[in-house]
Amino acid sequence: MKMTTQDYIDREARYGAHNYHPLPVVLERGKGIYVWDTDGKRYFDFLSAYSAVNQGHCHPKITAAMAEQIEKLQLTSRAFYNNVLGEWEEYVTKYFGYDKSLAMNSGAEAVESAIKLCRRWGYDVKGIPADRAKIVVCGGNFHGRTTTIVGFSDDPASYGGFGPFAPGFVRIPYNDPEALENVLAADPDIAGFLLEPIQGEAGVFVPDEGYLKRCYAICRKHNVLFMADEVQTGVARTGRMLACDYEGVRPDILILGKAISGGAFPVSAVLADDVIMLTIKPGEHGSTYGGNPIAARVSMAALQVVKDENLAENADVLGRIFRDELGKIRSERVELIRGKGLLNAVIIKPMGGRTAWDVCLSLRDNGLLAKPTHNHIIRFAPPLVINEAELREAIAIISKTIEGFE
Ligand code: IF1
Repeated sequence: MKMTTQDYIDREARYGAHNYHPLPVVLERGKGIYVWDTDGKRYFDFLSAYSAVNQGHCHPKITAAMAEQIEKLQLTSRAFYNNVLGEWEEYVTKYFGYDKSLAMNSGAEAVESAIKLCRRWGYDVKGIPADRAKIVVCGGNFHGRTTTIVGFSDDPASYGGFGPFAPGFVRIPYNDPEALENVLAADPDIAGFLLEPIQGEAGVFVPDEGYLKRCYAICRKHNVLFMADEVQTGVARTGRMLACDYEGVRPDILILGKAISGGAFPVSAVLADDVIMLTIKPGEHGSTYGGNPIAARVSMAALQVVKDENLAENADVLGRIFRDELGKIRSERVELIRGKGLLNAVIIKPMGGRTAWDVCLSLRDNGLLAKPTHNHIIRFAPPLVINEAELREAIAIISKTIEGFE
């Protein structure tokens, strides 16, 4: 007998950990900007797996690269060389303009790797006394789910009940360069400043223009590493290859994940110059799957698609149309539209006990998938391969849905 949507949901509830509360839709197929549920209904995907699927679902070039490699060699570990990793390392370092790259798997692992690199640089190069290095982070941050990372989050849903946590982090308000200046001026043991150029989980919070540039200058002045977590904002999502490109800032440590593999395979990366990257020596860091040949092939194909299909420019142009058009929605429920490129959020005023979650259910019924954060924010992030006609069709669905909530 054919399983119903509810059957799939019940099975997960019965056998899976309850660490998520997904929107009730069960997907079984994806192509480009669309996904299909188990009943064959088609949806616009306006989440793109949290910006991992920038190149669109099942991109033929990425799929082909993966299929070819998967038949040949899948995993060697880093105990031996494989013939693809070096090609990827050369490709990504030239692509983003750094001396060296470090391949990991998840975004959180890349952030952890950056933290280790930063501390090691702090001791070996900056000369911070042993075990005293600190890293400055921002209020409202989201950098992943490891114990160290959730330990410096200020969101109780992330850290609550998971302590004790690693010391060595100082949290300052986001979008406040003065707070950064004050803390760096007062403490010579600070090795780095870690931030998202646009805060994702905080609801696509875009800092004031000039913030990144000012922070970078403050870090320079105090000999502190500027570390950008571009796991979500990177790889063309915000209308530039990196969100930091908007302000001409080149992070000392660049953290990438998600879309560097186009959603086909978990791949993450840390990029830095030799003076930082070479502070970690053989045997001091690693990962069984990190830098495996499938990951390397998939990631090169995914990054090439971003260039070949001009996805950054497309995100820039269509992002403006998206914000302009959503600004025209005639509804008191829409409080604010913000974002850059095709990373946008609408702040919804909860009315009559109905929240962003209810709007997302209604969007689903109307053929578009998006996910709420924080009760009153809906993030809209379609695959960057979307064209203007398709975007306008999706905008019509969003407008009609929100206006229907009056
Ligand atoms: C989940 C949010 C998005 C990230 C940044 C590192 C990571 C992420 C800036 C870790 C991950 C995710 C993970 C996902 C929800 C999600 C998310 F809502 F929490 F904020 F995308 F918007 N740095 N972001 O955004 O990467 O280890 O997951 O590969 O379900 O936790 P990861």
